[in-house]
Amino acid sequence: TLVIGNNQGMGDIEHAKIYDFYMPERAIQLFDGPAKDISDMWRVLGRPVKDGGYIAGTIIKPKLGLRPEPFAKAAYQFWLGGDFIKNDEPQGNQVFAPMKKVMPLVYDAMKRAQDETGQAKLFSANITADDHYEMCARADYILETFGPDADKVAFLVDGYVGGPGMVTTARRQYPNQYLHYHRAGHGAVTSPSSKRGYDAYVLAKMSRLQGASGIHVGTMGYGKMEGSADDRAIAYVIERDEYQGPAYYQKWYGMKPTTPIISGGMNALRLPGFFANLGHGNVINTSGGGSYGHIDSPAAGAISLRQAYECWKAGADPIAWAREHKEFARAFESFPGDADTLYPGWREKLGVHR
Ligand code: CAP
Ligand code: MG
Repeated sequence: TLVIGNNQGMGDIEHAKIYDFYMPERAIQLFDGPAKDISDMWRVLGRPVKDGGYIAGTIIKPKLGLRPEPFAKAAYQFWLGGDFIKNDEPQGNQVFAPMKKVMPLVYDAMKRAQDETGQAKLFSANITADDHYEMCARADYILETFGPDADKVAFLVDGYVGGPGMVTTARRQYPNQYLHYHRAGHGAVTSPSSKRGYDAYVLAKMSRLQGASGIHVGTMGYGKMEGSADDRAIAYVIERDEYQGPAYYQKWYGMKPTTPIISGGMNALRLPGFFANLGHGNVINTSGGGSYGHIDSPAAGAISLRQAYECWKAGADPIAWAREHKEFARAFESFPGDADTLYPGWREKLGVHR
């Protein structure tokens, strides 16, 4: 309240932006921290709870306008190849897609995809509402709808429109759900071009205190959002138990980690470089256009993402990998602009002459 409000608004302050803050041990103890973390998602997916690896996700696109049936169809098509789907920020409860109609259809799609693939699927439902009673009513309805599969549901709360109080309310009311913090508001508040307020590193630290299980941390210059390679610091400070930030050495004293969620203009071609920069793949990545924009199908898009992760893990050359992995190869043709930039000469090397 004080540091981002009153102080930064003083008449003699031209620009003041918080780039780090320090929490002593006793202050850490006063906050909730996350109830669930990425290890819970790995467990549901049947993976090791330590270093369970990359979670391939998407965001249903187009972000506005889909009615309930095409929405659920889009979910089903992605789940045939991928793990995790989130609502987009405007997809909560719209007149053309009321939540009460959408959710049963999405659950039906989840069950069908699970039957078909033999794998667990995850859904992050946007429960952001105009007041927290309404948010909880939506959350309750969703848990009831997904019934025995409610552990596969995360709750997405918009931490800008809803605010920290909404995030902490969700944390306390639904400690069994993974809490997905959507940082809508990045453009206005935390972006590098904004001259006041606080940056994404500070927001990420605050979100861990508030109890977010995961938060968007941008794409470190590899996607469409502003950012640079050094933004890995934002991921490190929320996933580790201690970290040297730009100003302070922060210890978390065992507070659960917050997952870095990588989102915004990502696709399979951009991922190998992204992982090389971050140094690990224990993240949730949501690629909306990167999945639905794949020329073969959303499932192929999802598979191409996983193949990109495996390419990086194997330390392989992406072009050589593409020769042996069809969906990854077809990502080159799906996103030719990116392919030209990142892998010059790819057409000749892959024998694509269209
Ligand atoms: C991405 C996205 C996400 C942004 C949020 C969008 O879609 O759904 O909300 O990533 O930004 O609406 O732009 P694409 P951030 O995958 O199709 O780009 O993660 O930086 O908060
Ligand atoms: Mg979005």
